Amino acid sequence: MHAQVAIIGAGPSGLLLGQLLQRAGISNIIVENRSAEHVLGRIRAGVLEQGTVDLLDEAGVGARMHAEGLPHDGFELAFDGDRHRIDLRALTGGRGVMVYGQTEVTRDLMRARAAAGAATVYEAEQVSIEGIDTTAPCVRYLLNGRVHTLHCAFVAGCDGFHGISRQSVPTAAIRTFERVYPFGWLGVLSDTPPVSDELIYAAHARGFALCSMRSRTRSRYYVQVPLDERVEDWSDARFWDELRTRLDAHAAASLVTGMSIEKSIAPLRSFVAEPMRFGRLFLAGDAAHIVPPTGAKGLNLAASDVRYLSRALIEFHRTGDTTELDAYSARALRRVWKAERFSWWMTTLLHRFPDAGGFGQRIQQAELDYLIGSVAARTALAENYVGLPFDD
Ligand code: FAS
Ligand code: PHB
Repeated sequence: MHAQVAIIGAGPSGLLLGQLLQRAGISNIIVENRSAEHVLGRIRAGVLEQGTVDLLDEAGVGARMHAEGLPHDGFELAFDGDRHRIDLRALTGGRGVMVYGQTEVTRDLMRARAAAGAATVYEAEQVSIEGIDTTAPCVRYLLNGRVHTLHCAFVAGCDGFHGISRQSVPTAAIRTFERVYPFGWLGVLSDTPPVSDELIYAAHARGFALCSMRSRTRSRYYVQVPLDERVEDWSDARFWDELRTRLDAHAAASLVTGMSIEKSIAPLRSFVAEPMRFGRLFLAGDAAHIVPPTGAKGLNLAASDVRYLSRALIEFHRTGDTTELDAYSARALRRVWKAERFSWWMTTLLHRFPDAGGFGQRIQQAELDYLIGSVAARTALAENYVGLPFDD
């Protein structure tokens, strides 16, 4: 088999890159080690920056997002029993975010890829990459007991944090930076109406909580839990009680509870691998970086990488010029690190750290008080939350 670009991973990064390349006439094949159903079954991000919305429109997959997604103009911070609105549109000169689940983004991209007749190999086993330091790399995989070789000009490693792309780079060629947080997020999805029209980020002595949504009839909630918590120890009733405890009185009284249709605990980490390019291998999305979900940046950073990488591959395909490809890693990392900073800052602002001590808790309180009392501080928060500009 041959394609100009071999993409490893059929999550949002791989599918979005494949769609943009397909529309530019660049042949690509995606190799995914799970089934399409498994990929769609993952419950993850829920908030899209305007830049991500624009890129999905550019990829021709924005119709259902605009029809079913929820444009949001702000969100609320809850602490000390009160709620304080962050007016994104007023603070950023008219920008907001779109609430539309990653599952639906993935579904829209899968449908578009199938309609375009582009190839995705699901349930591939023993995927490996060879020759990234040559001009003729290849991806090998096992399917139905037979080894297949996909010859290509470039490999896009879109296979997430646990994928093989980053692992296939010689350790001497890559540098990683990591911070693991001493807690996780217990998330619940329920077919109940959201407690509020906008997201509520709550900082409480018992820990962080987040009230989000997928639609006007489907809610997504999270509470911070210690790292050693097990999801089987959390009944729905226990979850709802804990969430209520961490919300202000009005939200607690308004909360509509119901049966969870998904419940899971996700660890929180900040992680960056540098560089994001190794010869003919380019990393994008979670394969290269991870952020704590507090700032709603994970999926949006993946889209940001794909925006830069797709433009660079299209430029090379059309002109043979490698300038954009050579600039990819540094350009993507500049935006990655700013999103890492914001996600780290928002996580330290809103979560309870076991080792914070009295001084740390007072600093956190002062940060929150300063934030709600300063237009400058709220503007800084808002411009990061809606997404910083791309440096084209
Ligand atoms: P993904 O991990 O989504 O996709 C990688 C794909 O590669 C997967 O389909 C995987 O099966 C495949 N793959 C892996 N190894 C392979 C191999 N060897 N061969 C072939 N294929 C392979 N972001 C937010 O903005 N908000 C959130 O609330 C949020 N919650 C999250 C919760 C969890 C539990 C996790 C893990 C992430 C969360 N994220 C969140 C971040 C998440 O949305 C990612 O940023 C997003 O999935 C990134 O997309 P990809 O880069 O495509 O990686
Ligand atoms: C979500 O809806 O899953 C979500 C929203 C905002 C975040 C994190 C997760 O910051």
